[in-house]
Amino acid sequence: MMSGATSNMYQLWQVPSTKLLLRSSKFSKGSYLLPGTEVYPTLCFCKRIQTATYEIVDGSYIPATQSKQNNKEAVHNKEENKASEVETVGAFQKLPMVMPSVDILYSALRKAKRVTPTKGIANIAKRERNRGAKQLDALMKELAVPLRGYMENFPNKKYLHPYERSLIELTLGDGNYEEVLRKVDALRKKVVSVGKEHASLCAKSLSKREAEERLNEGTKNLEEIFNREGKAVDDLLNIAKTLRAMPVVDLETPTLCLVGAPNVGKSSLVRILSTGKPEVRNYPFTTRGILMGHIALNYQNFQVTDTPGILKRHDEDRNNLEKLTLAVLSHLPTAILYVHDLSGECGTSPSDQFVIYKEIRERFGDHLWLDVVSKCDLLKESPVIFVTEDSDADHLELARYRKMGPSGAIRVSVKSEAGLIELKSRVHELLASQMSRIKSLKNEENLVLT
Ligand SMILES: Nc1nc2c(ncn2[C@@H]2O[C@H](COP(=O)(O)OP(=O)(O)O)[C@@H](O)[C@H]2O)c(=O)[nH]1
Ligand SMILES: [Mg+2]
Repeated sequence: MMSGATSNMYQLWQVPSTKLLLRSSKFSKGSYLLPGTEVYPTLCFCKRIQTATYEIVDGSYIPATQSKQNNKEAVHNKEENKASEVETVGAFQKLPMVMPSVDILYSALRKAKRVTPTKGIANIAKRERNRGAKQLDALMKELAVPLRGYMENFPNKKYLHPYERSLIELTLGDGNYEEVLRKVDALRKKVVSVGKEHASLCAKSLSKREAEERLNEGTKNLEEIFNREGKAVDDLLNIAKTLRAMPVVDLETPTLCLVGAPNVGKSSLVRILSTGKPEVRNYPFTTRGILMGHIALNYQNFQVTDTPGILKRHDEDRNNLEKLTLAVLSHLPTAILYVHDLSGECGTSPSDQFVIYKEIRERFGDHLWLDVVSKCDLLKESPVIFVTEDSDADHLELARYRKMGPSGAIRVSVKSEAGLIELKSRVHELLASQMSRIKSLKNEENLVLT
């Protein structure tokens, strides 16, 4: 049975998706840069963090014990590094291809049928029971081996980068990823134990006929189990498809993230700031496009993106789009361009925007930050604040915000083009600082390693 969340997941898969622009080479390089993460010296910087796994211990990340798979990957990456072009993708892009359960079953049945008895057995009964046992054993293995491969190659959620972990939860629903993997493993175990049991029964047959019957019975039993529980494999296939299609965020490239309430003008500003045409990208849980642009500056490439708007409400009430914004800010090393619309045009009042702003500022104040008041063509020129004698500090702050936004905010208009030159130069400064931050973090990590 599918849980409610799983069926939602299915509905989401059926949403006709806008063409995803995900595999462009621009997005394929890079890695997660986490403060306090240790990285493997053998891997080049842009690969290593994505292939490393982390465990949270007292709030800091440490690499998980390297599994066989990680070692394999390290070797693989080393080989790849020899080539000049390193294709880097996130954990989701490394997910194995999953075969539909019917394909696994039919291919296993076909292969098992072709298995012949050991040569040189003259006795018919002995030969048939040998054939039956071998065919059942082969069928069991053909069914179990792909499943074991999936179990080994789908990453444990707790070792994923926290951003990817959030994406899994937002996309598939809390706990569904683990649940599907658990079911696939349960199916594998059942196939192995039932397969072995029937193979050994068959090996004990006393006549040709009995051996044939036991072979048929065992085959039928395994087939039934697979038909009944193979849905877990198909669920896993869909999960892999969904996750693989997820936008890849390049973490080595400094990213400017536009934040603010809905309709304040974030996407309009991404378009202005981008050199070239920004791309619309989707996360599987939304059909709403997220703009992803690039800024070229001094031979350096930067990313600029809008996040879905944040509303004034408690975290428990936030929808997935708002949660995505918070996940981006929490887990990715982005510089923030916070957009304020004081014109009253966006649908969120300046007072509400002020409340959201204060909260976000408090939570993510450690990010590099720039405040922008948008749509200034709709605002009166040179704002004047009237402050009455009895105003308290909070009142004064709000009054000031309603007129001019947070202190230091620059006023811009996409329409009249006011402030855009200053905005661009400030953004460039911000991104240059972000680049230095990333570099110094990288150096710190290298120091830790040596
Ligand atoms: N008058 C005016 N309207 C703007 C300006 N910037 C954006 N808008 C309008 O505000 C609305 C929301 O803009 P959008 O960029 O989609 O906002 P987002 O939801 O924050 O991404 C659109 O109708 C834009 O045309 C501006 O500078 N002046
Ligand atoms: Mg937008």
